[in-house]
Amino acid sequence: MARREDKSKAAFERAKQVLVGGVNSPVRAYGAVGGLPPFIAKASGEKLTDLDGNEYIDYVGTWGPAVLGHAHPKVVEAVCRAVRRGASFGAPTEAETLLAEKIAAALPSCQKVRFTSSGTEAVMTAVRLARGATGRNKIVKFVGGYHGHADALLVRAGSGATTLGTPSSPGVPPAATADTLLAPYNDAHATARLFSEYAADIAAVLVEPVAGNMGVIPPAEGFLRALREQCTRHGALLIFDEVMTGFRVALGGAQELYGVQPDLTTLGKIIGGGLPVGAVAGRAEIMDHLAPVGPVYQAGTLSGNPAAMAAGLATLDLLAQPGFYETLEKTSAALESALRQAAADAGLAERVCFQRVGSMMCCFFTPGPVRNYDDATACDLAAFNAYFHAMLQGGVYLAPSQFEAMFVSAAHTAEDVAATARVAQAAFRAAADAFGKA
Ligand code: KE4
Repeated sequence: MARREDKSKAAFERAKQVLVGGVNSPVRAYGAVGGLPPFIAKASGEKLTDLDGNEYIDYVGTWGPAVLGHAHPKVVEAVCRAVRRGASFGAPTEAETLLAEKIAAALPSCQKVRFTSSGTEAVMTAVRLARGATGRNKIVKFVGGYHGHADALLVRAGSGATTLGTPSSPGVPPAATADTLLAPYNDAHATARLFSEYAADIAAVLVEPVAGNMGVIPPAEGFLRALREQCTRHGALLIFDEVMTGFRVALGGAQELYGVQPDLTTLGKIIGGGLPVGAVAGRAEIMDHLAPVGPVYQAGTLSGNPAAMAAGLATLDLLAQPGFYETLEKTSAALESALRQAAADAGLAERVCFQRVGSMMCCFFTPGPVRNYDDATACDLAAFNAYFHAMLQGGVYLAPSQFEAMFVSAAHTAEDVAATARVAQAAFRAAADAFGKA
C-alpha cells in the first residue's frame, strides 16, 4: 500500500509560504533527491512518525544527536525538571560546570570548555581563538570538510553545501576566505607543502578526524598523527572538529579512538542530547585567551542554558554506562553486514562501497575506496536517489544526500536491522536499474 503523503504535502506547501524553502536547514528540503520531505509528528527510540501516520526506522538521528534514540525517558524528565525551574537565566549555573567536568573527564585534551548554541558557533570560536592565541591568520581546512556555515569555512565545504552544489557560497567576500587554505582529506603531504609555504602564518589545521560530511571517510593510517606532528613542529594548533564524532565513535571521541590529541576540540550534537548546544574545549593555556580571562571575544545569550545542559548531562550519564559502545558497535556491525549482503544480492557488490566508523556509516554508490572529496563526488547520484526513495517508501529514513552519514542508536534492535535489510533488497535493485541514468 503506497504511503499516504497528503498531510506532509499540505504542510510543506504552507511552510514554503513563510519559511525559505519550507525548512530551516537546506538539506531537509530534499532538493538533491527530489520528492516530498515527510513532516515529522513525533519520535520515540529509533522510530519516527510523520503527519500522515507513516512510521520509519530512523538512521538520521537528527544528524547525530540521537545516539540514545529519540525522547529517552531520562532525558525528557531531566529537561522537564530543568525547564520548570526556568529555561534560561543568562547567569552562571552549576549544570554548566557539571557538563564541562564530564566532557573534561571523557576527553583529557579538554581541560576547559566554552559552551555555545551550535556547532557552527563552536568552530567559529575555535578558529578565532586559534588566531588570537597564535597571532597568526591562516587556517587549513580539507576539501569536503564541513564545519558549519561561518564565512571563513564555507570554502569547498561538504554536507549541505556539497549536496546543493554550492561548496563555496555567494555572499562570502573574498577577504573572508583569503586566509583559508585547502588540502585534500587524507593528504598529509599536501598539508606539509602548505606548512613549508606558509608556516609562519598558519594558526591552525581544522579537521574532521573522521570525515562525516562527504559521506563517511575514515582517516588514512597515520594521517591524524602526521597533522599532529606538523602542527607541533610549526607552532600551529590542531583543531579536531568532533561535533559529529564526539561521544559518537567512542566516549572520548575520535581522539580516543585514534590516540591523537588535538590542541582544541569542537563539540555539539550529542552533548546537547537533541537541544541546541556546541562547545569549544582544550588546554587551559589556550582556552584562557577567551574573554573574560583573555582578550579573544566570544559570547552567547543562551550559551550553557539549563535545558540544554540538563539534556546533555542525562545523555552523557547514559553513554558512560558499561557496555554502551560495545552494544552500539554490535548493532552497527550487524547493520553493515546486512546491507552489504543486500547490495551483493542485487549484484552491486563491486559497484558500491561501504565505509563505517562505529555507529556512523555510509554506502557510497561508487566502487571505492572513498578517501577524499574527489572520490566521494564520483558517486552515481541517480543510483543513490533511487536507493534513497525505495528505502523511504519502505519505511527506512535516511539522510537525503549521498554526502551524509547514517547513524545507529542504542535504540535500534536486531529486528530493525532485519527489517532494514528486507527493504534494502528492493532498494539496491532499484539502484542497480538507475546507475548511469542521472
Ligand atoms: P551546527 O551548526 O549544524 O550545529 O554544526 C555544524 C557542524 C560542524 N561540524 C561538523 C563536523 C558538522 O557535521 C556540523 C553539522 N553537521 C550537519 C550534518 N552533516 C548538520 C545538518 C544540517 O546542516 O542541517
